[in-house]
Amino acid sequence: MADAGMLRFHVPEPEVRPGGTPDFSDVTIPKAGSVPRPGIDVDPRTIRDLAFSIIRVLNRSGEAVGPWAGLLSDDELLEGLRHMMTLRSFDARMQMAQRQGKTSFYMQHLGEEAVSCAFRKALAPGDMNFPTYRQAGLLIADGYPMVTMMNQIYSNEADPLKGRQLPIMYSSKEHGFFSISGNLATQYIQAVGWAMASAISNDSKIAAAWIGDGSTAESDFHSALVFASTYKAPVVLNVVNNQWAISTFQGIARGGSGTFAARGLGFGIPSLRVDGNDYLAVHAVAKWAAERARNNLGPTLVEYVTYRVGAHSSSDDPSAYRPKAESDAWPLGDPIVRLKNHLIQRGVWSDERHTQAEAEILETVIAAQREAERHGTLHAGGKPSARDMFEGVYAEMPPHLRRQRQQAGV
Ligand SMILES: Cc1ncc(C[n+]2csc(CCOP(=O)(O)OP(=O)(O)O)c2C)c(N)n1
Ligand SMILES: [Mg+2]
Repeated sequence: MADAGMLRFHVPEPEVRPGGTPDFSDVTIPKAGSVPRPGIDVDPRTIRDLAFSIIRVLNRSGEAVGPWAGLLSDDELLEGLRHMMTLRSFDARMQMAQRQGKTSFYMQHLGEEAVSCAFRKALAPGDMNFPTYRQAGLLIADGYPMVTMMNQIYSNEADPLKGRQLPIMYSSKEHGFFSISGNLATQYIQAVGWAMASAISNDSKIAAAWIGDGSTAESDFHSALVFASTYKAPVVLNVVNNQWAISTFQGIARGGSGTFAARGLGFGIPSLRVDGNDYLAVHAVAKWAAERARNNLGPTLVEYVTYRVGAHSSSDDPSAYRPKAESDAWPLGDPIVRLKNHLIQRGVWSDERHTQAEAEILETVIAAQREAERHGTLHAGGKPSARDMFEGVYAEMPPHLRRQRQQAGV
């Protein structure tokens, strides 16, 4: 009461700043296998705890334990490992290509590979993702050609989007990857609308919405939840909590809600938190949520707890706002190392095979890069025609665009 009359403005601050010792002691991590697995038709009011816990399958010894384990065969897990390793290798090469001036911009997935790679395997052909820029694993895990991704990154003559999108903003209807919008959170309303349309037309395809922790502060996120909840839209609502927006830590967008998953509770949406660095857990939870959507049980909100190890983008320097070694202190480990250890523990993988696979994957990525570069890079070789700027938006080109095209002489 002593302060009555004197108001104080509150700005949340991260625990540590550059120069400090990384500290994740506030991240409570339950034991692997300890969180129950309810039936998909569960009454959301009875699983509120799941929005505050973390579903984990892989324990510290690399074993898969508990009710969310046992869904994937060794071959499927080996394939998943390969997808994550491919994404990491692809990222490293493309980040380098950006530094070499072959593209203007790149965004990596370092540390978050399990989220998009494992999620893709829970969907069926025809389902549609509405991704952000950090889910290229959806394409890699679905067999989309790396060369085509690189052509897009280079905005070269073979770029399927003809230089009209920012590098890394891919689009593929066939691979269930809706064109990325740079305006964050628009993915949420689009995904919910698409899911509603699918149900209205009695189709069987479901949608997946994607958003980062920071972007949940946008009003689109909240509007999407209203529609998803009211109309029981067949959609999986994914929130990738990698602890950071750009330089803004997750406590800003999260506010006082404790977790991002808790946001769903006010809408009566079943909301789960999952270890985003555990391939098996991500896949199991994604599958649970996808089955709910497919069985007319409505939306599920899933928060993937992970850590953005790399810079936000090729234009960012995280040493300005977080301790350099913070990623080493991240308590959920590295998704590739964890799946690798699990497969070694099962006797189907080894350190030698891993090293060999790394080399093979790098060769494949380099071969794809060579092929893409034959079609040009940002400042060299083939480019999309300037005429393409005017095409592909309107069925019939409006007069002002026709005039501009004439003025441009293309
Ligand atoms: C509507 C909108 N506001 C701001 C931006 C600029 N911006 C691009 S990425 C980003 C941070 C997003 O952080 P988060 O949602 O946590 O996703 P992450 O990059 O961590 O995957 C911001 C602010 C944008 N692209 N769109
Ligand atoms: Mg983030």
